[in-house]
Order: sequence, then structure tokens, then C-alpha cells
Amino acid sequence: MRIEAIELRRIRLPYRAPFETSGWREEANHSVIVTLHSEGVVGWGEAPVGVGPWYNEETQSTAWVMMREILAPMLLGRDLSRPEEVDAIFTRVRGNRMARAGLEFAAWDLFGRAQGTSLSTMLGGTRQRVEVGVSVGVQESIEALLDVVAGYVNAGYQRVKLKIKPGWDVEPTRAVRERWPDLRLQVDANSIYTLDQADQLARLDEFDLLLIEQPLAHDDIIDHAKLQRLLRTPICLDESIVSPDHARWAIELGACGVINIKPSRVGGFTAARRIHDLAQAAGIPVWCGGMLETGIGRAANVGLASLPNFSLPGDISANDRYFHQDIVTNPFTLNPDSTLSVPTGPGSGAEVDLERLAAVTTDYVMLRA
Ligand code: OSB
Ligand code: MG
Repeated sequence: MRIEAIELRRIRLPYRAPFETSGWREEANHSVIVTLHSEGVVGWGEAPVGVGPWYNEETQSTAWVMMREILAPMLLGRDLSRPEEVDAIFTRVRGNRMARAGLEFAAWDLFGRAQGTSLSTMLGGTRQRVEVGVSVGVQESIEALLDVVAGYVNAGYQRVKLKIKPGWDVEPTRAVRERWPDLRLQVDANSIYTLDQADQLARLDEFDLLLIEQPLAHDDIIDHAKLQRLLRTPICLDESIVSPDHARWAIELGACGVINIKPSRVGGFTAARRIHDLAQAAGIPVWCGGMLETGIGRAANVGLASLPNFSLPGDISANDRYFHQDIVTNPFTLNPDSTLSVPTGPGSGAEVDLERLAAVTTDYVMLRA
């Protein structure tokens, strides 16, 4: 399929409530939305970057410039025969994986829509439903946290992740565990601790957590391997795993027992599937993380999570957990068994609400071959 034109949109889509991690706060989704055009078909993608470089090095502005000046021109006019070719075309680009992923997703979606095949089928998915949970940000008080968690548990979420940081770790986790003794519970530190705080992290061992996500530095693997030897709870790496090689290194060093795969963090589905496969071969379970995506990125994540080694619930909540009004007309709703149904329509299955998209667009460019 020859890439004839690419549209890029910066958007600002407000969240229902601000989302706070150990290191930053998000008020709205600030992704770059991609539309590829070929032979009368369109493919959609999302680069789920934020305002500042707090999660990784990318921001909405860096992704915008990279996509517009470097990445989109590398695709324009190319006649692709498979979506995997996009990953190969971008291998000489250093970093900027979310910007790359936005375009790579759109290529998968384009091929899926052109061929009438779902993303799940294209990737080798084996599930019709994927288990999901909800990621709960840092709250003002333990009382407020218990109210928020109760809301999600009552809505049917059977797995909860708590954001933690020094001063907001053992006690909130204890409070949630005491109130819901059987809830599948995990925590995420977003790189805020150092190895000399291992004793504090080991105090979380008593709460029967599924995993402790990214306690140490965003680019560390070595100290995580040391920390894992001091904890009973499996460490799950998020930020540190930016490529299949990083996943292999982490597994070889014993730096984690679980991997969170975010296709956007690793440059797209081709890399995400490789990480899935090599983790599976090593007996390491994976789950699909989230970046508070719009319905476009969310549908893509659900497709990916249908692969067999996604054996833990993903951070892929129903659209209404994030937005009053998303930019798609077919939002996911939570099934009673804490799952989302995998789309069966062509491509990601997301149906974009063009009017709503226009209303939240802050910058727009159309690039032609
Ligand atoms: O570390 O998993 C993370 C959101 C933004 C950036 C990083 C993370 C998160 C989440 C939310 O935890 C996951 C989601 O519901 O999309
Ligand atoms: Mg995380």
C-alpha cells in the first residue's frame, strides 16, 4: 500500500479527573493522532505522549516535530507490502519510540482495514476477551483512596493497581488490602525509589501483591536485579523495557519476574510482539500497560492483549474511566467478568468520531507524498 498522505493532530482531551503518579500529574490526554491514507483506506494511530518528559524522554512537542519533520517523510510515498516494514524503516531512528509507534500503529490499522482483518488476528491473538484492571493515582488521603477504589470495585474491576511513592506506599496498600482481602492488587512506583530503600519496598511483601512495578530508575536493569533478590514479590519492569533487547537483558539478569508491555513505549506492535514472544519462551508473564490513551490507542492495546502470554490483567480500563466523551463512537464497556471484548472488525476496530476529534484538536497538519 502506497502511503499517499499523512495527517497529524495534536489533541487535548480532558480526563474525568487528574491522574497523579509518584512524579507528575496529567489533566488531559495530549497525544498526537495519526491518519494514514492509501488507496482510499485510512489507518489511525496514537502516540500517547504527555506534556512533559516525566514518564520517558518524549513529549507532545518532541513527538510532533519528530513525526512531522523526520518520521512521516520516511513513510510518505513508500509502497508497503506489510505493516512490519514500518519497524524496519524506523530502525535507524534513535529513541523517539512513542512518535514511531503512533505511525506504526496506523500502518497496522491501515492494512487491517484494507484486508478486512482485525488487529488481534493479524498479531496472532487467541482470546475473545481480555482481563483488565484499573490504575489508581495518588490520592489526598487514605479515606479518599478507599472511596475511589470502592467505586471501581463496584463497577466490576477485579484487579487494582495503586500508584505509590515514599510516604504513600505501605499504609495505603495496607488499607486497600484490609478492606478487600481477595482483590488482585499491585503497585507502581514509576521509578521513584533507589536501591538503598529496599527495606521499605520489602515491607510491601506482606500484602500478597501480584507485582511491584518499576520501583527503581527509568533506565535501570542492574539495580532491579539486585532488588529482586531482596523481595518476595515479583518486580515488573515498565519504563526500563524499551526494546526486545532490553527485555532479553532484564530476563537474563533476573531483573524482573513480569513485564509490562506498552506497545507505544517500545515503538509499536512489531517490537511489542517480539517482547511477548521472548518473554513467553522464558516463562515470564506479560500484561498490557496503558498511557491513558484515547479510544484509538485503547482499541489497539486490547488487540495486542489478546495474545496468549498476556496472562495478567491489563491497565486497559473502559473508556468512561478516563473521559466523559472520547473521540470514538464505539467505546469499550466493562464485562461483568472484568474483561473487555476484543474487537472483531477490521483493523483496531476503533470508529473515530471526527466531529469530537476536531473539537479537541489544537494543531493540524496534512503531509502529502
Ligand atoms: O506507569 O503505567 C504507568 C499512566 C501514564 C503513564 C504511565 C503509567 C500510567 C498508568 C495508567 O499507570 C494506565 C492506564 O490506565 O492507562
Ligand atoms: Mg507503570
